[in-house]
Amino acid sequence: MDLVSTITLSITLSNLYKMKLRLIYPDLPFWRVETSRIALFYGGIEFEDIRPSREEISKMKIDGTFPFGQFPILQVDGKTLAQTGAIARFCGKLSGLYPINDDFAAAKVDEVIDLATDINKQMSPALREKDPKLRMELRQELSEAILPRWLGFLEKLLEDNGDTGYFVGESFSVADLAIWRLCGWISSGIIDGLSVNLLDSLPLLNNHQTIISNLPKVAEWVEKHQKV
Ligand SMILES: N[C@@H](CCC(=O)N[C@@H](CS)C(=O)NCC(=O)O)C(=O)O
Repeated sequence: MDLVSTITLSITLSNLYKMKLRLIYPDLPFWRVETSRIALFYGGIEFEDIRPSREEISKMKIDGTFPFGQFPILQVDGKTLAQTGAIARFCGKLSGLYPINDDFAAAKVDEVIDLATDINKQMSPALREKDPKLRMELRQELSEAILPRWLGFLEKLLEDNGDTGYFVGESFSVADLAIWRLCGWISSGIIDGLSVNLLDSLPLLNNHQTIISNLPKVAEWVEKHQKV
């Protein structure tokens, strides 16, 4: 068999074989899972979008469903994959939203997803604080100092990538989905005490939100599923 026939045959076989994908996270559009949900939807990849209740999550924590006690997880033909970044990369590859022939571009996508994780970590103390007065103080510090600095890093990445509208190169990737959803959450007003105007002074990031929201498949997903 010549090379072209071999490649054609393997593409045909891989199209015939469908992985069974089960993505598990509560019924929330949080960036950690929404990045992968939308990537799969965008790529037309079939998956079970499993949204367990609080009680079901508690049971899953005990029965070992979550290998590190955390979610999201993705089950692939019965095997479990944990960690937001790993899941997003995997789903991105399946969906054509992750660079496969350019190692540097792939690393830049990873960089953005890791930055989303860091920004999320920066926010955690102010989100989790139980004392109401201290919580508001921490959220004020988030609004006035911490987030302007970290969101500024995102603005700079967009600037460095030139006038493409995306975070990496000239095409839409899972990096764009991760930041779009993270920033959508941050500026939604759902987090009491956090300014809703944090993106106003960041024109490229603000514009990026609009670009991603207007992608037809993203808009279709939001229309079907999204709360805040
Ligand atoms: N390193 C993990 C962290 C995931 C994480 O912190 N998930 C939160 C939900 S967003 C969680 O599982 N928290 C434990 C809990 O709520 O009990 C990842 O990157 O996916």
